[in-house]
Amino acid sequence: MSRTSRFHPATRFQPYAGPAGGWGALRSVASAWLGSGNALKNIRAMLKTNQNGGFDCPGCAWGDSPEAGAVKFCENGAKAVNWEATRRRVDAAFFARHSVSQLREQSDYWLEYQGRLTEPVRYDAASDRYLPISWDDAFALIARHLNGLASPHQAAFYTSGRASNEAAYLYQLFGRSFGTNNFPDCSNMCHEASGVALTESIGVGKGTVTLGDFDHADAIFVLGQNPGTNHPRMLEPLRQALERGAQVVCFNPLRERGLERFQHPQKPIEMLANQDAPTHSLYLRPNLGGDLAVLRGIAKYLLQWEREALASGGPAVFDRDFIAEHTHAVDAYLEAIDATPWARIEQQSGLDRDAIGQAAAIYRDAGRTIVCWAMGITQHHHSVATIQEIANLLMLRGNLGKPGAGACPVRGHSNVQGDRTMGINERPPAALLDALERHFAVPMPRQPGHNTVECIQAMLAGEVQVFIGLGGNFAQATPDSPRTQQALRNCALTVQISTKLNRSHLTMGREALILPCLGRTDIDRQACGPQAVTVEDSFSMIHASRGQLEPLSTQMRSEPAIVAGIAAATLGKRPVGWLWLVEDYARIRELIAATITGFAGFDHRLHRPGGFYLGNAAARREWNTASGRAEFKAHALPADLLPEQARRPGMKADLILQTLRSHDQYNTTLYGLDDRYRGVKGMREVVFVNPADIQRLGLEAGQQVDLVSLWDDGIERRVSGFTLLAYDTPPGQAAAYYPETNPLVPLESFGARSYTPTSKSVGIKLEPSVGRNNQIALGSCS
Ligand SMILES: Nc1nc2c(c(=O)[nH]1)N[C@H]1C(S)=C(S)[C@@H](COP(=O)(O)OP(=O)(O)OC[C@H]3O[C@@H](n4cnc5c(=O)[nH]c(N)nc54)[C@H](O)[C@@H]3O)O[C@H]1N2
Ligand SMILES: Nc1nc2c(c(=O)[nH]1)N[C@H]1C(S)=C(S)[C@@H](COP(=O)(O)OP(=O)(O)OC[C@H]3O[C@@H](n4cnc5c(=O)[nH]c(N)nc54)[C@H](O)[C@@H]3O)O[C@H]1N2
Ligand SMILES: [Mo]
Repeated sequence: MSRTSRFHPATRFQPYAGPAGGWGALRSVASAWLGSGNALKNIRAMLKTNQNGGFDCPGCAWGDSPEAGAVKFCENGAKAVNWEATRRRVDAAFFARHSVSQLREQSDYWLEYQGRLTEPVRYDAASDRYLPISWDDAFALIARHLNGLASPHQAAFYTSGRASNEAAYLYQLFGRSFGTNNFPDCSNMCHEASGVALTESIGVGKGTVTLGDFDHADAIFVLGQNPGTNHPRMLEPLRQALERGAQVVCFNPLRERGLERFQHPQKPIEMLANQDAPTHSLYLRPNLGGDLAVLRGIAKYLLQWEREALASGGPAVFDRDFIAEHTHAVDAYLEAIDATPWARIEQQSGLDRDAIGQAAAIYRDAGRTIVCWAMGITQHHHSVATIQEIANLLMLRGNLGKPGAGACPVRGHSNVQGDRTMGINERPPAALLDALERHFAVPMPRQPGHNTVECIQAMLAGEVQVFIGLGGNFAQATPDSPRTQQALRNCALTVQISTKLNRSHLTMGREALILPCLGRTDIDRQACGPQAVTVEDSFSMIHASRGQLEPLSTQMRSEPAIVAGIAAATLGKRPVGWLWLVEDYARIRELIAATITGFAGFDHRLHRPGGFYLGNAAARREWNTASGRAEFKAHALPADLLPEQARRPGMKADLILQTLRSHDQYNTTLYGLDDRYRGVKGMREVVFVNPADIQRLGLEAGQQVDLVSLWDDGIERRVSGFTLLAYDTPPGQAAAYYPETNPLVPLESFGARSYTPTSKSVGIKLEPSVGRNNQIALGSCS
């Protein structure tokens, strides 16, 4: 069977006219229920999503209101739950039927669709198959490899952001007790720039707002984010804000449906009356990577108006008291504003100064403003500078540490923020290591470890030999796919702790294990009874999650139990009795309470309805920065939006490409092949390009093209046979889906100081695909 033949319905592309949400969302939820093969059970389970006593949605990291009873899941949360809670199983019989070479021929969609991994398996090279292995033998094999390494730094411990706090805490304690800080994680590819930027600017690497702040904001700015697909529960607060007279300003090169109009699929009256409401008051469409210039333009207006106010004695535009009392280095920042000419701002942002002036006026007139952002801001070369410019703007008007105002990096994976809090960090703060050393009386490694990019480089160089993945799909989610996959193959041992089959299981080291784990929805029984785990959302709320469904197999183990099993086999009881700990997760929470700031009385506080707020020093106007104040950071605009390697003479890019998510996917997990709000049905190998660019390049909509990325290192990076779609994107700016386009993102193309692959900024050329020039009949979304 070919990789695509079974799941390739007729291709189609028609504009989508409806609002986000609405009947389309309901239909999609119903089909996810039916498709799970577990409809009735899953409907009952869904009603427990994000409820007290239920489980945390394995979808995004948006927060939940604490009130009981309300429905707290969205279309894409329902898809995530049904995808996990399927009846289909990938067991020994499945692996006996399919060799690894055969499985490699299948699409990513097909692989995950086969069902839940239900028993531990080990790769057997002779038969090219995964064969069953006992848990004890699997743990012993890992221990043998780890203990045979010349240095603990030859091991890397990857984490994806679904791991619970309990699992993540044990994992980092194990890795560090073993001797390394090699903790690459999905956050390195995601909100790393937010952490780096905010830590320097305001002393905490997290957002400063809570969900309740959205009820008090006069303006909400949304930059580089597509909440209609990726954080659907955010649309309701946006709409409510508009209804009470607040302003919502969106910055996005694409006209994303969810940022335009929304119909609440859980409000029957609204659905029956077919009412929907806008989700923005102003929508600006900058170039990819143009946000720093836009924000600088806003700052330029504010400075001009503040000077006029000073001259005329009119009301202040800046929060002068806040600046004087709480901030550092404003003068250098104001100089940087003056030094940035309007012509550069307009050229780099793609917006004229009047359009930027409209956003600036809204910001000036709002007493309280929240700024939200996601991957459109964090996955560029200069993301740290852009996020520090957001912080600068917030500081100019005292929008930190007051209700209804603040910074809101909207996180991705449901517990990615918690995993960092628990110490999944390749550059851990000294205070964490000190606390662990004090409590466990063993030395902790002080040498910084590898982030995701460095880990791939180290595997390519043969320096990392054992790779363990606690969730995720390292082979597909990372940049430069062929090189990353080579990196995994270079390892002596790769271990994937997973719920579903994916390409990382088929891109293995010389030895390989797949260890099947319980997911969020599964009941987790340990020696002392059913266990709850905990997670932290984007708003620093910690709450419990209790699985509701009977696991598909008694052979699956919880993530904490798997980590403890590996640790006990490798380290014995050093520095804790690992197996004893996982008999009752309250024992793990006691260790967290003793060693992680803010978790005193953890197990007890957990039982409050809705969980508890971890607190945020910047939200209290306490600044844990070098100067002890919130710091203005003065950055120049980048010389060019593409770095030198991508714009050498003779190598000029046709377009800048962003790689993004469709409506039917969760990162590398594909629930289907449609992208409803962008009008795409049944296809993913497409590239969205402005019609004027298509004409300029002498191409035609519907044609098959190759995308070739430009990077001056002699490696050819190409993906072939993509359908060219004429789409309403600003000239010069293209878009295509991740992970199909990850082979185009060079490993060395990462953000300054964040090391985040520049997934939203890839210089490309388009070439007609050889031998594939048959035109596809399409509608048009331009
Ligand atoms: N259903 C679903 N939910 C998810 C996920 C999922 O895959 N599916 N993934 C989860 C994860 S891990 C994450 S990190 C989040 C991701 O959430 P998002 O950040 O919303 O995800 P992307 O699809 O990458 O969308 C990026 C958006 O930014 C815009 N953009 C791109 N470049 C720029 C730019 O330079 N400037 C501006 N202003 N806009 C730009 C794009 O047009 C697009 O609308 O969602 C989380 N939630
Ligand atoms: N080009 C490009 N690349 C990107 C991005 C982009 O926008 N463009 N986005 C980046 C971002 S923001 C992120 S966060 C990363 C995501 O990177 P990852 O987190 O590594 O990838 P996922 O696709 O979320 O991982 C899916 C796999 O996780 C496993 N899984 C699911 N649930 C569980 C669970 O509960 N426990 C365990 N142990 N395993 C589970 C399943 O086996 C599934 O196949 O990708 C990054 N890569
Ligand atoms: Mo993410």
